[in-house]
Amino acid sequence: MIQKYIFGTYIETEAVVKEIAESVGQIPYLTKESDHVFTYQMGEDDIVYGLGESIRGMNKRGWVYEAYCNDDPNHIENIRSLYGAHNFFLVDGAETFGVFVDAPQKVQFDIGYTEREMMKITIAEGGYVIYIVEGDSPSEIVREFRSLIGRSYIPPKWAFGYGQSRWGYKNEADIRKVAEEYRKRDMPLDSIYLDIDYMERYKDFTVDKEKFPDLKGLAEDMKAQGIHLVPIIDAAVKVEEGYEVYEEGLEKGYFCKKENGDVFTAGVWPGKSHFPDFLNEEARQWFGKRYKVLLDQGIEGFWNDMNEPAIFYSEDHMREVFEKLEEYKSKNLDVDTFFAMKDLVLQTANRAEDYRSFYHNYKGENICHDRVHNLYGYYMTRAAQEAFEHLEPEKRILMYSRASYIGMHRYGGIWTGDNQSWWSHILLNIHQLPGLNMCGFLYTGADLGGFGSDVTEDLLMRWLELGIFTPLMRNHSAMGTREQEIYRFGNEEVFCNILGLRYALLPYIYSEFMKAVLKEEMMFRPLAFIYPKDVQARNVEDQLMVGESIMIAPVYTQNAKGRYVYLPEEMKLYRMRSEADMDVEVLSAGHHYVKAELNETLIFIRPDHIVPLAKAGQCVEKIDVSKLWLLSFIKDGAQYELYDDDGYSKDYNVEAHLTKITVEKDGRVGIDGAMKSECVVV
Ligand code: MIG
Repeated sequence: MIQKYIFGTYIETEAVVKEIAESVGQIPYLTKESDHVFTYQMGEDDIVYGLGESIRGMNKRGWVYEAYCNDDPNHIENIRSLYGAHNFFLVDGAETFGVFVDAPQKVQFDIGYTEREMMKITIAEGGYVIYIVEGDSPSEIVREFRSLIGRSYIPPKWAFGYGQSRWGYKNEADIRKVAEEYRKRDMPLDSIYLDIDYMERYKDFTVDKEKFPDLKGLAEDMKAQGIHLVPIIDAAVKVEEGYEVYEEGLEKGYFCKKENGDVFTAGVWPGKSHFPDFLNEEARQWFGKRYKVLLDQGIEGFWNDMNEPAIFYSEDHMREVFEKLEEYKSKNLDVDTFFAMKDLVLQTANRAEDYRSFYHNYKGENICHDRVHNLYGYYMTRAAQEAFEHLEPEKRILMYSRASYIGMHRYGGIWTGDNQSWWSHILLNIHQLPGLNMCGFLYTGADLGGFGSDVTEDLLMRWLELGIFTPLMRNHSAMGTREQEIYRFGNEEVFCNILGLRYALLPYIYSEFMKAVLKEEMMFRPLAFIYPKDVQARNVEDQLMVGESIMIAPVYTQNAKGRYVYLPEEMKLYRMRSEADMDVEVLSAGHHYVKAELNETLIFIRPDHIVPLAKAGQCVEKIDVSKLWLLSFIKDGAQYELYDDDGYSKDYNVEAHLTKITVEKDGRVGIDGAMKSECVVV
């Protein structure tokens, strides 16, 4: 059951797709302390799940989070916001209920930070809507919420293949080299990413003719090898005479303006830039249509970046900085003045004052950016996806974004931004997955191997061993860091095997993803969602249920040769060294130390569950499903419904795409449905 409470004059976000009548009277569960503050007294054992892309644990208690899309590459424990604003959480305990604060302005969730057992929600100035979601269990509440916000985005099937990316590939030769290195080792690969260097002076929808003289030809050659090129698109548009996007945007008034009517100017990658007003429907259509330039060159996927929006400096503030510096010049730089000067120069990016200084034309009203900040990346991605629906009505186009708000999950996925090559960020990746799924973000993944800092071979292996389960599986790293393509390291065979396992698992990953989307479920669940009465399972923060059959327990510590794992019930462990090399044991419920060498991925199968493994291929299209090897743990017999489709078109009829695989108690195997694979139990 969902109840909707309206407070004041609010700005429509279009996060919600279901019509719900407004409830009157007092809001349940929460105590309204003032116009913008609500509290909830948490019970000692209550767990709070949700808030999507955020730092710290799966259980969000013990910190304060701010929903305010933020480009901060330091994903450390004392920050409060990341790139997404995902205002849904669920309390599981004495009372179990969900809360969605639908507000595009800043919202703060103090979950036991100020007072250990007090939750305090503070919404910045302006109206807002709160939805209270009830159900019999956390899973039921999530399902209810997801039906409220509408079906999650579905990418093409090739986007479940492995992708190689690096900010630093400069030209066509670099791209060809990556492809060649993978292919000559028979390593699977489905995509190579183009970061900002493919553009001419960082101008959106342009291609640098010197570095990429024939993008179309390159895209074709890559496709012949089963590889898709995926270019980046940045939010801001370069100010440059003669640049069509700039000139047309200016002429039509599609850029955000300041109070005095001047176009807002700020520095980002292209230098001085303007910000398209994605909230203005006409501007949105205009920007969306621009993706055609690249679609026409054979491109079938994009990633939208810098759309919090990230600002390096605003032109207005920069003027103040220089004036101030002029003053400092003649001063005696005592300690205080020196630090003030230093801060002045260092703190020009993403300033609250700048976000308050420009405006959107949203549904005919002039609205200050600050009040709708969290919608910017969402509406940029919406611009693209709505255009794709016209430009490529029959085809799925890959799209994921850095900034997001709930509602954007219908238009694209997200990646979790600029993490680091740190062991703790593998754990952060685990923590984020269930919260993201709760908020509708199913097509998601982290920069595997870590974006910033220098990677090591073992860290990359361990991270990939988690990444083989995430829908988006991309290795991405920053300029200036150690190169981290898997062929840069000595142990090629291990990497090949890890990727091979991903491709062998792909039918299961795709099937579980699609079922989660179509049935509005989570693909990654905390153990407590499946074993709600198990007190120990409720505290596990480093294991996950992946789809209906698997529990994973990734290794995320340096030099470990195994780890402690908690089993809420008896399970069968497949210790996988490759898709075909494994050992198997049944483990009883309880705590175990489980060995996992660097080349071993642990897959735990629940009783009476099945995981089909196909034969890996060099790309998703080449995966061979004519024979399926069934990982299974049979007590009384099991059935698995495998979803599959052509991966390109938009016919998602579940019934037509299901194949039922059964393993009986006596080991007999059956298969019934669209697929006619030979099945063997391993
Ligand atoms: O300010 O395009 O998160 O993935 O490689 C950095 C360069 C801009 C941030 C993205 C990252 C990308 C990088 N971008």
